[in-house]
Amino acid sequence: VSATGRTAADVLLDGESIAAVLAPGSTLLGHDLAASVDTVIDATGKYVIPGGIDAHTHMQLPFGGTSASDTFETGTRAAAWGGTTTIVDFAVQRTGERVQDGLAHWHELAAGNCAIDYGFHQIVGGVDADSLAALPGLIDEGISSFKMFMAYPGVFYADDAQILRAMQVAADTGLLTMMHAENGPVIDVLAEQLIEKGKTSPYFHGVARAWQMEEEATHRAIMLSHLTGAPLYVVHVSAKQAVEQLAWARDNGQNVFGETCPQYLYLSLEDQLGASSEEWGDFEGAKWVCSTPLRSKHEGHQHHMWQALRTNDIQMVSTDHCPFCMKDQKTLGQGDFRAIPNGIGSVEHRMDLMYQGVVTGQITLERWVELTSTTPARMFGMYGKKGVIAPGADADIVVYDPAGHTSIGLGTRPDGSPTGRSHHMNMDHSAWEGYEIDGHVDTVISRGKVVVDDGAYVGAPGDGRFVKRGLSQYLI
Ligand code: DUC
Ligand code: ZN
Ligand code: ZN
Repeated sequence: VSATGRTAADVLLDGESIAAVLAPGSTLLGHDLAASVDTVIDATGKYVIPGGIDAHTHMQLPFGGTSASDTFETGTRAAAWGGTTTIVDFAVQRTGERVQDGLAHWHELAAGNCAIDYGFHQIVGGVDADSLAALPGLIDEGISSFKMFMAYPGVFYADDAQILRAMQVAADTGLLTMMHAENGPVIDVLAEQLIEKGKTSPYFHGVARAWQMEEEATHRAIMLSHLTGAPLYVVHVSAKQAVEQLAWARDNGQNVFGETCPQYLYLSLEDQLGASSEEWGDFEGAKWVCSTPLRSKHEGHQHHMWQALRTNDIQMVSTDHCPFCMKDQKTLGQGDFRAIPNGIGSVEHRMDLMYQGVVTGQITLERWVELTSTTPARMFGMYGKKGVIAPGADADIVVYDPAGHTSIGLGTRPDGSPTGRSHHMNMDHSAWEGYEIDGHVDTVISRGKVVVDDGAYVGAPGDGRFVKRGLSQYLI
């Protein structure tokens, strides 16, 4: 299955690459294909797709006084289990730090530890003369995109003047600007006012992060993109009004793009409000604290988001994988939702969760591949090697069994004991607890090496290499 169609075929791999895609029954130099090769994987009745590309992950991200709980080793292994063969993580320049130093640190964290291939975007956490001067040099490093935050004043935040200057550099160089579009200063006041009224539980995180401030920031980013001519990629879109802004800008001829995440397609603010457990009481809702937040199911965001995936108003689905355990991490925010580290872990489940959209008739099989692999490859300058099953491409391939079944697990309890079903992310809970998936990742091949074989992980840390990316293929 590719983004453009489906066909019955044999795929011939040679070393790390795809050598040929052949009609069934083809011979190789006159010999029967199966007799001419070392290994045959029988994918009869199953889908053979290009490996998933998750272009938005945060392994080991320092955030809210702690760090995301998946290392590059545990997080990429979980990704492999779920049929993802490439991640693009975010190297972080923190305020006061040099961009080059932030990037070098991220290389140290990842090198030799990854189960699958990985690239980096650059987070620019402090836009100043030095960081602006460092941006063009990222291209030679294979980093063709950078992210700014209109949220989180005092942490990663960039104001409009900083965004303008960075976008001017992007327009000149071909770097792709990625934006966290939420009006942070307003959200922080709303959050403070809620806390003053005693509204401290996790649910109020979503109340403070009002959709109006996602719509507004998205619009502002779009207009700055228009003014500067820098293409814009808005990450983790959750509000339908933000989608409408993107659709409006695209109808206006602007080169702007949107990404959403599985949590905005399936989970809602009410799930969080209703959440309660013996273990955590109403702090249970902290499991679903992420930014942008889950939206109310009564406002039609989910329906609109699925529609946008069909109409191409939203082009990609990534996870924003940013896992934190409840124990010692999310619990930092007991009594004050502002101190709950933001993030949901989904890197293992994206391919399965999006396949459910095929099962329920929301998207086609081809669109599934396009949203999860082919467009990410093109958007972030990897297409040809990644995102496609074609001669010369890296042999990153997933055999997906539509007749299989996957129960999404609970992970481990705080005392370390398993909860029965399990996932492989380094988390003591799952935002996806109890999800039953029609479909199953059977075999995962990463650059020619089988790393997941019938549900068993058979790879090793260091199998994954850094991917030097080219410029986005969506530049005009
Ligand atoms: N959103 C999250 O949920 N986590 C990390 C950063 C972000 O923007
Ligand atoms: Zn973000
Ligand atoms: Zn993110």
